[in-house]
Amino acid sequence: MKKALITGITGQDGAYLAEFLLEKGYEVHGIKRRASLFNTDRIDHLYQDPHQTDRNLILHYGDLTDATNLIRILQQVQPDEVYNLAAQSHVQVSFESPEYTADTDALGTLRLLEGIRLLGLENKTRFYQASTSELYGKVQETPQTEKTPFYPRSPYAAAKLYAYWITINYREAYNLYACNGILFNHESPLRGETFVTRKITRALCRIHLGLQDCLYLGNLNAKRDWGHARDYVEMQWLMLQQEFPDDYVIATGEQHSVREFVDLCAAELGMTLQWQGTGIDEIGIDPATNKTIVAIDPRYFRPTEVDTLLGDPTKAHQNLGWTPKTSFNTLVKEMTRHDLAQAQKDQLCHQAGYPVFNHNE
Ligand code: NDP
Ligand code: GDR
Repeated sequence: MKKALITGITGQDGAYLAEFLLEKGYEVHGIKRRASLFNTDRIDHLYQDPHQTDRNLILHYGDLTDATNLIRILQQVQPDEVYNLAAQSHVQVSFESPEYTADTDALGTLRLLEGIRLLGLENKTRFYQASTSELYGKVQETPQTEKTPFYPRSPYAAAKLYAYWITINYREAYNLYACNGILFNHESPLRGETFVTRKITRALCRIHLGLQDCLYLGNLNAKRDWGHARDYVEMQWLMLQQEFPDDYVIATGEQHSVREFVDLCAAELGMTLQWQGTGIDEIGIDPATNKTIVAIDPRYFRPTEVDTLLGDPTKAHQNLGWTPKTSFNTLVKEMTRHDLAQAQKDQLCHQAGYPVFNHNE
């Protein structure tokens, strides 16, 4: 039985990847952070009681900022594959916590690689690094391929640039089987609630049911290449199953704006938004009620924005036989339906007199 170690197992990708690897028959180990509340919501359906003896999902407390603890876990698990998914992954938050972001996203990657080397696991352990389309930042060519020059535009992207290169350096210096997946945005019903797609689907569903008044957004014109997380974790695994390690762009090759995402989600709920005004005064009105349900809040503008990203996944298609399965429309539909069901639960609580809170972040 192969053993995999997933950092960031409690995150969106970690949850999908853990499920995928368990189905493949792996013994899956995951690193979770100590928190004051239970933080395993996304993997609770996979959870196994620690008192059970024949577990194939085992969680370890740890943190990417703590090298000794990472080395201890690596030594204990002796993994065949390490998937480094843990990160302070929010671009806007990285402007507020740049040092912590660098410590986790850049040095955390180094700590894991060095741990593998110190323990003499270079010939056993394969390493996947969660690299990102944010590396392209202020884009130098469109669409972006594995050869497109990088131009990071945030502390997050700069930290991930270090992680990208240190992964390649360990591959070249120590012959470690290490790969970068340069993944473009991927979403799902498990997406964190403050990323723009999930923020939109949650808020519009709640507005639709009268639980919230307005959705506040930043740059409506930002364009992204959005895929489904379920499709993308399969690629993370595939990259580690090849004869030689390499780096791959994972994307759909299709681009949409934040505004289009809003429009499609609204349409899924039976609304056709009317956009009025320009710049920070732009609003989206629901003609059925004449209420403003989308407005701009400049707090969501970033000091340096990534305006447009579009990936070219040809290499992954040719070398790994991969194509994304989920279309943009299906993705938006799936997320909207999921969040409508969540909002309906909250509506029931509200009607029964229980307090219901909005997190309008
Ligand atoms: P999430 O934000 O959903 O998950 C991040 C995970 O990292 C969580 O489990 C989080 O723990 C954990 N984590 C954060 N900081 C630390 C730390 N210091 N030590 C240990 N664990 C930590 O991200 P995604 O699942 O969306 O993304 C996975 C990876 O892929 C990330 O590295 C991200 O930067 C990268 N990426 C994501 C893309 C996307 O579109 N989703 C695209 C390209 C790259 P907790 O649950 O406790 O917060
Ligand atoms: P991104 O995702 O920065 O691409 O990083 P996010 O969903 O946060 O932003 C996408 C675009 O939408 C614009 N935007 C808003 N964003 C947020 N979060 N909130 C808003 O209210 C809002 N309004 C407009 C943003 O300005 C941006 O242009 C994600 C993360 O998962 C990273 O970890 C990953 O590396 C990249 O995708 C690829």
